[in-house]
Amino acid sequence: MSNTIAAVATASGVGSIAIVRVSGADALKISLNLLKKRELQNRVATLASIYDKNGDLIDRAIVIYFKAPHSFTGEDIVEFQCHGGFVVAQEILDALLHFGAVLAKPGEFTQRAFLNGKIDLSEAEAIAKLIEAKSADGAKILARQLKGELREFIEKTRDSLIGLLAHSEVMIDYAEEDIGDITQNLQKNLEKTQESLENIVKASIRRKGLIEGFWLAIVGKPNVGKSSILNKMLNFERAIVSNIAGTTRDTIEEQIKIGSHIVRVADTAGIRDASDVIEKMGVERSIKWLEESDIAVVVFDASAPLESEDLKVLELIKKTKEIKVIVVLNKIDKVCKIDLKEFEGFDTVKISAKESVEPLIFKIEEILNQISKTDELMLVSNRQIESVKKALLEIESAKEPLNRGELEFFSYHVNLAIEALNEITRPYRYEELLDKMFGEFCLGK
Ligand SMILES: Nc1nc2c(ncn2[C@@H]2O[C@H](COP(=O)(O)OP(=O)(O)O)[C@@H](O)[C@H]2O)c(=O)[nH]1
Ligand SMILES: [Mg+2]
Repeated sequence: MSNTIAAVATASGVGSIAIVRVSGADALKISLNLLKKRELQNRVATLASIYDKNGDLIDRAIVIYFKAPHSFTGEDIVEFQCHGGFVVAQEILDALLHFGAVLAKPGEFTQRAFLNGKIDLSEAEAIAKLIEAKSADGAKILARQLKGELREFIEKTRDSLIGLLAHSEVMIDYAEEDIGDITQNLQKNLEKTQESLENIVKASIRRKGLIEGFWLAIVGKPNVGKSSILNKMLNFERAIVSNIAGTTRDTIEEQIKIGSHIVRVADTAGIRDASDVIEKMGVERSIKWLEESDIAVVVFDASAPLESEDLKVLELIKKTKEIKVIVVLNKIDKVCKIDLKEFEGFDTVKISAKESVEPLIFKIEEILNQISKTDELMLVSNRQIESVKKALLEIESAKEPLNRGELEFFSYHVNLAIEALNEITRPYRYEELLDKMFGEFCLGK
């Protein structure tokens, strides 16, 4: 039998109300001590006087009792909706602990909800992320996941894999000549599953920024105006601007809001063959940033012909397939000397960072809106993405044996794929996973 836990569920600080929750078999009994009452009606909001552990009145508040199993955790819960600020909620918590509750660990309420079968792991994760979501669009995606859409998708995929296993077992009873057709059919269905899983991974990586905020890197060779662009985007002189190549040697990172999106912008060291050790490290960081960002703003000086360093930058961005690239032709206040042919096929924006970066901001917003507009289902954590990738590897490994009619190997790999998918919603071995995942929750959730 697990103990009864309590915590303040709302953020601390001055606010109009705060919520204290207590969950467990003794939740009601413990809470009644604070109310000096004999009972609480199930699911009725009751205005009550609240007393601290010494029996002194500390607040008049709304108290609601949720009788098990119809509560968030599936256990008896009592919720105190008291006045906010730094004192009252803490006093209520103190009293609850005094009368026998123990302080909840971070995420312990949600963990109990999972263990009692009220939610699956994908829903628990949606709760954790929803609290930290960086955009309204991200919150909407999570709300859908909370409703169980991802669970449904995973269950559907798993069912079709189980269907394939069942079919392959039947094949043993068939005559040689019929097996070819069945194999082909299985192969087709396996590929369909593979494709839908690949699509969800791609969409999830592309749209991760909706939940965590997008990463944007400003890259280019030295002196093209990267730091000037960052400063203009921020509206203050954050980075040092000079005509000395190699001025920015470290990455400068700032967070800004573009439209309804949170974007982390990094001004990077100019990419060139640096001789200085520190600058060299800076250049390596720039390349890493470029590879890991969602959007790369790649800057060229339009007032000068392309140089070998520019070509090196172009080379780099042609290699980065997953990243949205915006080519910025800067310094258009001067005479244009750059060959535009090199940029065919790229989204291109012409600006003068001396004057305005509005066209660039506009372009970024357009791209971010595009990413958020689509209605695709997505995986919301690296854990989920890794599980689907693992399933995809197993599906790939199942193809060959199927072709060769080695059904045992086929079903071995399909089973592993199913197991990997299970990890998203209902893992078999989950204790370690739970501690890690719920440990990242905030207190009181
Ligand atoms: N004429 C003109 N000069 C610019 C423009 N943007 C930047 N510069 C100048 O180009 C030089 C290098 O700028 P900076 O922002 O430090 O480039 P970074 O090395 O890419 O970060 C500085 O002297 C800037 O004043 C622009 O749009 N027009
Ligand atoms: Mg710079």
